[in-house]
Amino acid sequence: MSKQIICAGCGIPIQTEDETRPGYAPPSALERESVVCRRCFRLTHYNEVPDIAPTDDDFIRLLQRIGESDALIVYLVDIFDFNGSWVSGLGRFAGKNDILLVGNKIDVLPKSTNKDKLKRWLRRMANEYGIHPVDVLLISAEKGFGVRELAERMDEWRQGKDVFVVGCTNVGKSTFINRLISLYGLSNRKVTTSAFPGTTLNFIELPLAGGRVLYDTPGVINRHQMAHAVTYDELKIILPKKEIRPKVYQLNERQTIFLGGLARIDYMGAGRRSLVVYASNDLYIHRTKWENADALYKEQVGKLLAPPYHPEDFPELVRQDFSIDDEESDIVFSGLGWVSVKGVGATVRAYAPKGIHIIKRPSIIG
Ligand SMILES: Nc1nc2c(ncn2[C@@H]2O[C@H](COP(=O)(O)OP(=O)(O)OP(=O)(O)O)[C@@H](O)[C@H]2O)c(=O)[nH]1
Ligand SMILES: [Mg+2]
Repeated sequence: MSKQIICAGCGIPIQTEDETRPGYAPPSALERESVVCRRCFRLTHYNEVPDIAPTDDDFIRLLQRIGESDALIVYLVDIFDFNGSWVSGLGRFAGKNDILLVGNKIDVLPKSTNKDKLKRWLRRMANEYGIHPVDVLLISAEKGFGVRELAERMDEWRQGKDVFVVGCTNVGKSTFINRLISLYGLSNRKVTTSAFPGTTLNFIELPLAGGRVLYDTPGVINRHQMAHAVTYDELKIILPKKEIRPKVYQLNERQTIFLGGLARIDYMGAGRRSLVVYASNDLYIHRTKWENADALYKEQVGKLLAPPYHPEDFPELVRQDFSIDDEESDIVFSGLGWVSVKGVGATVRAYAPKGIHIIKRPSIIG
């Protein structure tokens, strides 16, 4: 039997028989030096939305394989959606392996963000989730910030072992891997990346010094992230592409802020205070009186309050109430952004599409 060919873009085994199944490539593609499946070809050249996504079984396999390995784990989180991109259960599966925690997409945070403070915040949150990383780093895989330093730390911490790059879908694992490919000439071909969650379908092996292996891995799917409630066109609006400009609102009691038509926050009181919205600059933010908010939403969702562009197919907004007892807290809409609320004693009501998480956390940018 001839050796199984693996797609250089997403890691799936290549087959040439069934166009409807994962890994299909036309027979002519096999003549190339490095073979990619049709899905990767289309994702890369036409930005087409893939019809094949990794399954939960893929992650169980992945986590088991990591648990059984003696390797360094480079764990990427999306700094724009820290809580939403957290992989629950990773600590348990990591076993004795060292974890290097990496906050990616640092380019979307305001430039004034204090990086040392942010790293301490990351470490504190990681500890609360039960993970004790050996090191915490911030990078922008897209822009290349901090990548070289991370590569050096990886080399120190791996102590001659293999490296797994893991994390939730869309945190930028493959974008980071491509940076390493360029930096060290690990391959003559880039792996596939896309704005759509679930791009990488299987382990992709790249050679490291000492005969060791660097693995790109399929991301864990967190269904409570906004990316799973929206269409590809909507996703392009809500994913910040550059530095977020925070929007500051001085609110009186009983005022409402809409984040497009995707989420909503009602400031109920007490007193006058500032709320700061951190979301993609392309997302329309609308402020109104609380008394008018329900009627406005009913009338304007999909129009003024958009995305969603097709409200008839969009889940209803579900409410969750919070009281702020810290100096400054963030109300996070997983994958859409967050609203920071200053001052003890505030009461807010937050709304997100059914199934999408809303959480309260200590402010990420204080
Ligand atoms: N702003 C910004 N976007 C990034 C960064 N790194 C990756 N992205 C974007 O995030 C999206 C996902 O990137 P991928 O590298 O495909 O993510 P992944 O973790 O490999 O995703 P899966 O293969 O689905 O698990 C793409 O749209 C990237 O352009 C970054 O540093 N900054
Ligand atoms: Mg990937």
